Amino acid sequence: MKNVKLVEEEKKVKVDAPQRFNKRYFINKRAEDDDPLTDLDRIDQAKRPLDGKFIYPDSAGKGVNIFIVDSGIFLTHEQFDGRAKFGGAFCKNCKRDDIDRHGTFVASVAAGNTVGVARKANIIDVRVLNAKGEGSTSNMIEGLSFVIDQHKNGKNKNSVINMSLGVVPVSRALNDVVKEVTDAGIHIAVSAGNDSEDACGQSPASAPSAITVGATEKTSDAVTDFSNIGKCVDIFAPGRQIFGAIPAAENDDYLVLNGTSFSSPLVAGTLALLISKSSNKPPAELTKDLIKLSTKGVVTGLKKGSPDAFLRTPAP
Ligand SMILES: [Ca+2]
Repeated sequence: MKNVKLVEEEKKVKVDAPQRFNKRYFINKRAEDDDPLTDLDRIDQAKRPLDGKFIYPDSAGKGVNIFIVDSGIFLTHEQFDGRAKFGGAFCKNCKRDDIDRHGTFVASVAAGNTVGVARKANIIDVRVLNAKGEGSTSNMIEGLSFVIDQHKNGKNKNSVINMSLGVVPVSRALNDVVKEVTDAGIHIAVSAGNDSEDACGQSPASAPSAITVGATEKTSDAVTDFSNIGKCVDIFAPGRQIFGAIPAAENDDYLVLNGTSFSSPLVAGTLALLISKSSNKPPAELTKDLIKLSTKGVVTGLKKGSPDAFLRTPAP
C-alpha cells in the first residue's frame, strides 16, 4: 500500500510522574511575584541563592497557544482564568468528567496564573490518555496530528506543545510525527522520563527535534536520581516537589509532585515567554535561543553526555 509509510506494533504509553505525594496543599491569593514557588524563583535567575522573586516579561506568553497533549485538563480550575479550552480527545472511551490529574497539573506548571510560567498564554487540552493516565502510541500520533491541523488551519501560528509522557522502547512512528510537528513550525517540549536511564531509549524523548527536558532537585541544581539522562536530553529544569493544580469540585485544589513530567512544562512555558516577548521563529532557531539563554556550569551530576544547560526564563 503506497499510502502506508510505516507499520509498527502498538505500544503502551505512560505518564512520566511515578512518585506521588498524598498530602494536599492549598494556597491563598498572594502577590505572586514576591512569593513565588521555588521552581519559578529558580528559573528566572542564573545562580543560587534564590532571591524570592519570579520576574517575567509582562507579555507572559500572551497570544501563544500551548497544547497540553496529556490526560485531559480540568478547565475551570482557578489557575486557568478562562484561558484553558478543550481541543480534542483521542483516547478510547474517555469521559469528559473523568480525567487523570496529570494533565491539569502539567497545564498549571506551564501556564497557571500563580503556579505557572506563561500566565497569559492560551491553554488547549488535547487528551490522549485515559482516566488512569494510560494510552497508546496511536493515541499520541492522533493527538499530535490534531495539533498540526489546528496550527496549519488556524490564524494563530504561535504554537507550543508539551508532552510529558513516554513510551519504551523508541517508537519510530511517534518520533516521525514529532518531526512533522517541528517541520510545521510547532515547538515541542517533552519529558526525558523517570527511569534513571538514557533518554534515547524512549519516545518522544529520543525525537531529535523535540526539546527533551531532564529534572533537577529543589534545594540544589543536581540532576535528580530519577531523571533520565544522556545526549538526547537538551536542557534541565526543576522536577522535585513541584506544586501544581489538580481537578477538584471547588476549583482550588493543589498537589506536590516529582517528575520530569513537570520539568517539561517549565520549558514549554518559557518558549511561550520567548515568543510573546520577541517574535516567533522556526523551532530549531527558538531551541538555539533557549539553549543560549540557559545557564551553564550550575547543573551537577551530569552523566553520559547530558548537556550542561539549566533553564532560564527571559528577562522582562
Ligand atoms: Ca528568582
